[in-house]
Amino acid sequence: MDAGNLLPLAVEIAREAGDLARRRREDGVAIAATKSTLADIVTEADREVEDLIRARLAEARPGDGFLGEESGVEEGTTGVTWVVDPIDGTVNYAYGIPHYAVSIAAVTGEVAPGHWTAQAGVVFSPAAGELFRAARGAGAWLGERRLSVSTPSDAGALLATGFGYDPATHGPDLDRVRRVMPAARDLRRAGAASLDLAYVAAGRLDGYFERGLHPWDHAAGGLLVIEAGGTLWGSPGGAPGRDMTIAGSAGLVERLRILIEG
Ligand code: LIP
Repeated sequence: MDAGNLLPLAVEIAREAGDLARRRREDGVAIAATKSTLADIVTEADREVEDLIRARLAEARPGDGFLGEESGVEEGTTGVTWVVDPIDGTVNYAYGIPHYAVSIAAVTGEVAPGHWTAQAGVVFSPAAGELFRAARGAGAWLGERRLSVSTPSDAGALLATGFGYDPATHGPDLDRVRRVMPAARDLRRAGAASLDLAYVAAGRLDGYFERGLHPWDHAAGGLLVIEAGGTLWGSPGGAPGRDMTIAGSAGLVERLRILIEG
């Protein structure tokens, strides 16, 4: 598998998809439906952007598999599966907060975190005009700058986290924040997991932790962290999962794991 062949395609499609999302935001955003809870929304743009990404990938690589947040899974025949969040940070996007991203990853093997091999990943922030990219074994990049995770200063780690759409989970999530704060200098809650992970890869955050992520939230951003020399841990099974995702330098991830597990 030549990961390098997959990355340029992911970059090209992410840019086109991101430009569509940005234009639709300027036109005004319509909520299409709610999903798991009233707070878990999907916009017409989410669906339109995912349709565009799916069509471009099918044109370029017929036979690849697809797993998208809005349209679900389609098994492929090539061994490559694309894992896509068309607009990560949907609530930000719906409110007009310019912090959302198109997240596209290509994986091989079983389409499950901890079992797949991420080959290429792109996280594109249209509002910031920043495209984070990585191919397996070729580093993580923002433009021509090679990315590297940071090591927390003596002041503590700048951490990011997020909260799910189910209000019943907010209490335990806040208890977890309380357990983690002894390791932190401060905490950010920006609302897009893929960008939180990209910022860890870029050293803009020291670490990130969140419960309840889906594969499409972390597939691309997780590869960025690994290719930037970072560590990605999660539960169940040590890989990013619904129970927990933690990212950062190896030492920080271990410290956060211990604090989170209590
Ligand atoms: C979002 C994540 C964010 C999390 C939100 C939501 P979406 O994904 O990126 O980190 O805190 O609850 O899951 O729904 O915008 O694609």
